[in-house]
Amino acid sequence: MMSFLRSAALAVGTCAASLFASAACAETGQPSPWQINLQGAATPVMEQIHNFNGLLLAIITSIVLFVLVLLAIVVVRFNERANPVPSKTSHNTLIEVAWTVIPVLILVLIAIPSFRLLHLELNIPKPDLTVKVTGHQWYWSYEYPDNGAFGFDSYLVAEKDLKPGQPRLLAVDNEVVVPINKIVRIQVTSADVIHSFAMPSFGVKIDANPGRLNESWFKVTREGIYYGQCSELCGRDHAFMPIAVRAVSEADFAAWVAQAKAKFASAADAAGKMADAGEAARAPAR
Ligand SMILES: [Cu+2]
Repeated sequence: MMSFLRSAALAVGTCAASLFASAACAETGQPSPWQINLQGAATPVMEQIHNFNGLLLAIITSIVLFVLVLLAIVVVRFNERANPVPSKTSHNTLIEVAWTVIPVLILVLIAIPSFRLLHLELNIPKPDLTVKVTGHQWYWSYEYPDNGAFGFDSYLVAEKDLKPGQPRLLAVDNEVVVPINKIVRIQVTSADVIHSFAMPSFGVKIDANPGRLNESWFKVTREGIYYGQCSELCGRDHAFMPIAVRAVSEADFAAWVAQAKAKFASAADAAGKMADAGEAARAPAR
């Protein structure tokens, strides 16, 4: 019993300590109960976002504490009782220079890693594969142009159909599969209104605009399933078009491509035949 209490206390303590230090209390790939930090990082970009977030948190916390201490000093030392006759000082060149220069230095300190991070996000390295992502009201479709040009739609799994382990409102019928440690370039567009392809654990959020191809990239470093959601209010079922990306080994990816090609090619054929049949039925008799 004691050892159980001790390990429980240790777990709570570790979690509380890490709340302000890292994302140890936040799950990777999907949100978790009582999460207050960013989701865990699955890509180098997201790791850098975590570092930047930590740096900003440290800077903000020190500024807040510093101002709090100054306010406390003013309240205690310069109230009417403690300091009945105030000085008439109105200028102090040294302090005025300091309160201008120090904030400038702090902003430069923030700007350098900020621009470095933007550069990392926006300069797409040479891709190992491309996935084309199209937003629809209200589902996503994906194409693999350099793996046989197959494509498929990806719909939310309804709550009643969820299998054990599938998260509610995040699981989909057809997951995007990518190999780990490969540069995946995503080209994002929309077939109707503006959507936004957002994967918190990848550090990716990019708008899907009709008539426009936006690009981003990620390199997943660990196998697993990662979830995201449309992050642009796009209509009635905006909340029901999740994204699920499964990162697998290169061999597993090749195997998936082989079976996906067969599965989705026949699905596309069937859809094509149905469309043809529909066309023929609608065509006027000659
Ligand atoms: Cu949407």
